[in-house]
Amino acid sequence: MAEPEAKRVKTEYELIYWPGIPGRGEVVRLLFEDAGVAYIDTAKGDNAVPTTLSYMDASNLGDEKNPPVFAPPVLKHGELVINQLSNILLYLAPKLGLGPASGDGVYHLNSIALTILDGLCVEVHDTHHPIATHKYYEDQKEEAKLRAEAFREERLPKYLTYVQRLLDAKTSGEGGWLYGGELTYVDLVLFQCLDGTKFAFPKTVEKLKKSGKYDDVFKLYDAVKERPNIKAYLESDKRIDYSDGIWRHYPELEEDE
Ligand SMILES: N[C@@H](CCC(=O)N[C@@H](CS)C(=O)NCC(=O)O)C(=O)O
Repeated sequence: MAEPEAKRVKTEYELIYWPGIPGRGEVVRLLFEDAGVAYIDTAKGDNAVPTTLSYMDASNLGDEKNPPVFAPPVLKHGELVINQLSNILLYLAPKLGLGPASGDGVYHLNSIALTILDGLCVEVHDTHHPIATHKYYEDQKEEAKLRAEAFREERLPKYLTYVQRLLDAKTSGEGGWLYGGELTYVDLVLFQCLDGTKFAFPKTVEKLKKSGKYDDVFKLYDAVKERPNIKAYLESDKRIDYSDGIWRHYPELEEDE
């Protein structure tokens, strides 16, 4: 892949996201960290919550060039303001040397990213908030139990089987990455989403790992973790601990002992 364009272009990237949770913003951070490209992270500043809320405010109509956004993560780059995580990834990937700028690969990678995000981000969120995002977990505990069981037993294995199929496919090439024989941003998406799912459902993920059916998926996870920039980032205090975000752990939603 070409040298990261961002190393040549001076305009700074700004990530707008909630503080205190890795969340969807973490996927964006991993791209910058892996590429070794500087970025402003409003989650780490003093006004993280007001800044994020200001983008979501009903009175925010965007500006002359940008329509209003619905929810974070938001990326600001020069005059451009965009939201929707997979859209942000699509924009950043060629600039950071983590995906092609044109051709079929752009859309194949986007399909892969969207599918992993559906399964290991959106569906994980829905295990603890199956009825209403704006209501407390405590008000939907019974439904959450049922949803989590379906996720653990049917959906998660189904998504991991798909990721293993991607790795078995010709399009993955050599080297154990998801697509095209070299690391791209979708490998970072997989790493973050599997890491979060492992935090939420440690026993389930361990059991699936031990089944031996997804060995290449877990190998890829380990390989991303060992990439020098990612390793240094994960060991630093820049990496935010999991808490009550998308990937959260409720023992009662896990497998029985
Ligand atoms: N599909 C959107 C989902 C965005 C989203 O749900 N953002 C969360 C934080 S990760 C949020 O703050 N949502 C507020 C809301 O939906 O009201 C994406 O991928 O960016």
